[in-house]
Amino acid sequence: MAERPYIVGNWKMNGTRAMLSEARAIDRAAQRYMKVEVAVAPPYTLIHAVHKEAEQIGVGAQDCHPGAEGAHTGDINASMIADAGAKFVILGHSERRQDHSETKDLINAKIESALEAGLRVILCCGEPLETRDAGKAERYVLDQLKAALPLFEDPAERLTIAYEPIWAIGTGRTATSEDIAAMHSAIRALLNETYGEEASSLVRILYGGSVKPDNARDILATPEVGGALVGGASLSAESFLGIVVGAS
Ligand code: G2H
Repeated sequence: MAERPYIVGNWKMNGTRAMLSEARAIDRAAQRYMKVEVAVAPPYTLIHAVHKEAEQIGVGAQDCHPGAEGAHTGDINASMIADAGAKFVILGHSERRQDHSETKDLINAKIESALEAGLRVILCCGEPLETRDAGKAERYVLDQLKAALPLFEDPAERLTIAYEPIWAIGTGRTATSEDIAAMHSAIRALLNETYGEEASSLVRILYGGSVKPDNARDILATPEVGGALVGGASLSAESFLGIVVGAS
């Protein structure tokens, strides 16, 4: 595991103000696990409120529009989420790629706008089941990353990768330690090639996909796993903190 593992809760389209008590509980408990970097990405509507509760944990967003302010009804851009207190944004999540037909060009435009707004980026990648079954998972994931990595001039400061095999998201099915280790090491080799070993070594590669308190310790002990991006299990302080404990 990386020197300081990074555990990020992705609340997805969940949470009303009632969730603020969970955020507060996560924040207060995180103060006892300073060796773990803990963060949550609530929906837009809660970013500012969670930011105001957060003394220890980081707060981020799950997406942003790539443009400047203007006539885009219903959209929120990177400088708006930074103004609300977000320090990072999750981009390229498979649910955005699928549900909103996000292309690599759109994701790259979002990355550029996020970097310009001073945000860190958690860049997601991951293959569908048929690609894995066809033996093409590694090529698919590396191609996703090759399309976006050149945008990061200072990867150590700004970039985290999250590998999330689509077939393991919210399904209760996790990849084996061997699957995870093989993909993370292929991603690390690409980072080394792109940025050099020194800069690459500071970029954490998270695993995401049905991470729970009872599998977190094993997943986080897998070589090249620098933390976890957690969906369903981040919605209660108890289960999310169970994962933080597994990382400590
Ligand atoms: C993968 C993950 C968080 P879950 O999407 O991004 O969600 O832990 O529910 O599989």
